[in-house]
This record gives sequence, C-alpha cells and structure tokens, in this order.
Amino acid sequence: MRLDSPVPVRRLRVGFMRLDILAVFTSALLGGVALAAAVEPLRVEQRAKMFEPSTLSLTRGAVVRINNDDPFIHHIYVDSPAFKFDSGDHRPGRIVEIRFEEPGDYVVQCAIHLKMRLHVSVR
Ligand SMILES: [Cu+2]
Repeated sequence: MRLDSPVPVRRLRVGFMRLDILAVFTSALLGGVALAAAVEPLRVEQRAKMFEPSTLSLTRGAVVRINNDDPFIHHIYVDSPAFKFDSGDHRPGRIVEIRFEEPGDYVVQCAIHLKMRLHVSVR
C-alpha cells in the first residue's frame, strides 16, 4: 500500500464493495448537478406588453428573473392563496426576481397592463 493513498482502507476491500463506493460517489455527483440546474434563474423578458415566454414549468425553489425590456413601467404581481408577490414599479431595464417555493399553478400579472399573463407551473 502506498503511504500517500487518500483512501487506504478502501483499497483493501473486495471488488463489489469498491463498486458500491463508486455508485455512492456517482449519485452524489449527479445529485449536485441536478440541484445546480434547479437553482439557475429562468429568464423572462417583458417586451411589447407581453411576457416571453408566457408559460414556465419549474421545480420548487426555482427563481424566475424578469427583465423589463419595454420603454415604460410594469408592475408585476402574483395573487394566489398559496403565494403573493408585488414588485411595485418595475422600471425599464430593471430585473425583478421571484422565487417559487410552493408547488402549484400561478399567474404572474401586470397591474398596469391587464392582458399580460405569465403562467407558472411549479412541481
Ligand atoms: Cu405592464
């Protein structure tokens, strides 16, 4: 056995045990990748009084990052029993972030432009 080995005990194990250890490390690594993907904000643009895209499917805890690409003010809100959000004035060029913690179906709306709708499904 080499003295500089970081895992001297594991080197003594029989073959199937080493496979077990490899499986645990691999699943932990894949889990980390999935988590990183889940927390990456999803980008939405407000353009010509519309949300682009206008529908999103998220996992719980995901963040939606909404950019106002219009030359005028929007005012984003969510009003559901499970979750409420109010951005106040959302000025041109500014970003508003909304984190969706609870599973459910939500509609993000604009208090100024009543036809604007962003449908968000959280699972
Ligand atoms: Cu608006």
